[in-house]
Amino acid sequence: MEQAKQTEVMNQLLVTERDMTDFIREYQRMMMLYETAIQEVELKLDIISKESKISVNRSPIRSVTSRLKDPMSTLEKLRRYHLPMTMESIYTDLHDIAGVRVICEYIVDIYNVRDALTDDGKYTLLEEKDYIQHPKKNGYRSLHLIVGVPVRLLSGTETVKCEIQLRTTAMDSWAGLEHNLRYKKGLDPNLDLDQGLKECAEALHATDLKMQHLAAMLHAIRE
Ligand code: 0O2
Repeated sequence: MEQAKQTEVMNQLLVTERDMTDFIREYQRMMMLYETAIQEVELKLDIISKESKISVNRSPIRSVTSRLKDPMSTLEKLRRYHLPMTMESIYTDLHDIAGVRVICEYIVDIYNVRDALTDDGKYTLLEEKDYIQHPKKNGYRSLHLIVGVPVRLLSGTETVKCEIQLRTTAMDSWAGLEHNLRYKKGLDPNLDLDQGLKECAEALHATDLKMQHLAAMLHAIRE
């Protein structure tokens, strides 16, 4: 290859490599931001739990799990919503790259934890979807919050979105089983599971309400 052509190819390769390096750095930075937002929310939930144990002898939170959306489902979601495949679009248009799931003892705990998370104004409540007051058609129940979490970096503070799903143990077990059934391969497509799943969701909700009632009764007796 003549010298000029060789130099051109080399330059092209360098540009591609630089682009690739920039992209990877940007992606790592984005993930670091979301990961820090999750840690921040988890810390706040831990404080809510510990403080409640001290003040009322009981934590409203049974467990907390979290996840970063994996790159393939992120791409799939951008594609599904016909969004541009850019970091900018991930930041702006997607709300569930950072996800935290909070399992509460009783329905009333869900709303108390929501208030404790948002009352001090540190997180901006960007969106709230109440699938407990307004369950989905299939019976799905949960309280979904999208909050803006301030993340402090060396370069300043950035606000990062985090999706927080709050549910009772009963709601969570239903959602887990429904999710598995929905994605089960080889099921007869004509098999209609909706009615059965809805009935299970309603039965679990009735149990949640009854347990909550019993707990309130016991609490009143003890007081
Ligand atoms: P993953 O892995 O759990 O995150 P979208 O986020 O665009 O798909 P939408 O309407 O903006 O949908 O969000 P929505 O309905 O507030 O919440 C979506 C998430 O809630 C889902 O995330 C599930 O975690 C949960 N969810 C919502 N509806 C159902 C349901 O009917 N059954 C179950 N099991 N979970 C549900 P992903 O992205 O599906 O997956």
